[in-house]
Amino acid sequence: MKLQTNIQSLQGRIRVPGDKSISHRSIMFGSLAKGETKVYDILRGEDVLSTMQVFRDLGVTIEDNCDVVTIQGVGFGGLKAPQNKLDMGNSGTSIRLISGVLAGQDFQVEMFGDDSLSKRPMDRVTIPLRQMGVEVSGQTDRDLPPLTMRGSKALKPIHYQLPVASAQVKSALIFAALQADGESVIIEKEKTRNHTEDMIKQFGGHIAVDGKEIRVLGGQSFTGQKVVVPGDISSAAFWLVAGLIVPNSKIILENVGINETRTGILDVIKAMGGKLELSDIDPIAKSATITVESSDLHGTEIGGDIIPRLIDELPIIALLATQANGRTVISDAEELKVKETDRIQVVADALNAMGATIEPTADGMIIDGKSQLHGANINTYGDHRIGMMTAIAGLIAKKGDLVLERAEAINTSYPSFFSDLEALIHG
Ligand code: SPQ
Repeated sequence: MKLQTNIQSLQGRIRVPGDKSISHRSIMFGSLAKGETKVYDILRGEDVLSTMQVFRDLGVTIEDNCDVVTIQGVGFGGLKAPQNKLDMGNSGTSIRLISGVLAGQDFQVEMFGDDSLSKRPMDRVTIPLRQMGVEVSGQTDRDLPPLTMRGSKALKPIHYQLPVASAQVKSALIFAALQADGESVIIEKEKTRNHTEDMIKQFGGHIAVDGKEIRVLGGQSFTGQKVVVPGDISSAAFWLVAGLIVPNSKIILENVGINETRTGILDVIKAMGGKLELSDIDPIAKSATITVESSDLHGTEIGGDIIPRLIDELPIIALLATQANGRTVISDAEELKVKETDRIQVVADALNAMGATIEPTADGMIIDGKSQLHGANINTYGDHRIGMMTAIAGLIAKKGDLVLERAEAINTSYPSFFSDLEALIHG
């Protein structure tokens, strides 16, 4: 696909699609609750559609009339053995969280995914789930998918210190702990996104969180709810950066989720001197309108406990850094290597091919700013965030064609990305 280059200005007001992490979890909690759940503004990206199909395969009735998704919840006890292998597509969130859900189910399943998912390590969830009494096996010593798993109705509670900062591992263990016999204690390495914890409370359950320590009692039941999904800050991030680096731009993003475990990118933009303003802040919905304008930026250091608060935004933050004055150093981000691609190497390769100066390191990148970008042939390798980052980089490429291979990967999390881009180009 040929992308737009050398754009003179971006102007306008858009609403990005619903938050992917919250959308997945709304299907899961809606299915595991008793009674009806209605989900508004859900993301209809391929990852969430995978989660929806898996719960249908597990016997849950889920209807989508394009306005609202209605789920007839069956409770933890109502899931049925699937007739087929469970297809998790490209979605790490689906396979890891659903492993936790199925840990307490006394039937065998096989879970598989696409090429990219088949390279991602599942041992981070299989190791603790085995300790709880689950039988599970995968490929190689890292338990790559496909996974074959048989849960247990007699799950043991767990006391587990996470070796990685991962909301997916934490959430998988919370789902398993909700079905165990007694209290589990899960201790995070760093605080990560807390949508699972928030949703337990929203669906009428209990969870005790004290800093990085989480206590969950097994045997809880949930009641169906109305869920309104805010816009995804990880999708908004592409327009935040576009508005800052394309000259003569002003972009207004409505209804963006601002849960504090996700807003690291806003802190980085402020630290780099970007013009950014929050308005219409809704503390209950945890959402706001965010306005950005073209800005003079300076390099910064990004590392430590901010990393889980912006992990998915690091590819687009790397692009931002190529346009700042001075050097930006990203560290403590080795988790980037086990995403849809090795996002340290793939980001550095893509942007360097376009004229940037990025040195990949063991746990991040060193980025020299004020690079003049140009067109190139870039492959997403099936990674949606690499595709969107490249499309935004193209907007400031001064010469040459920019061609993106496997651009369809963007449908994973943002099917309307290119129509939103057109709207901003035409003001
Ligand atoms: O679902 P998937 O494929 O893992 O998606 C990604 C993404 O870029 O959209 C990561 F590749 O987001 C993860 C995120 O990195 C979504 C997520 C969640 O919803 O719990 C948590 C993070 O992953 P992790 O491994 O840090 O727990």
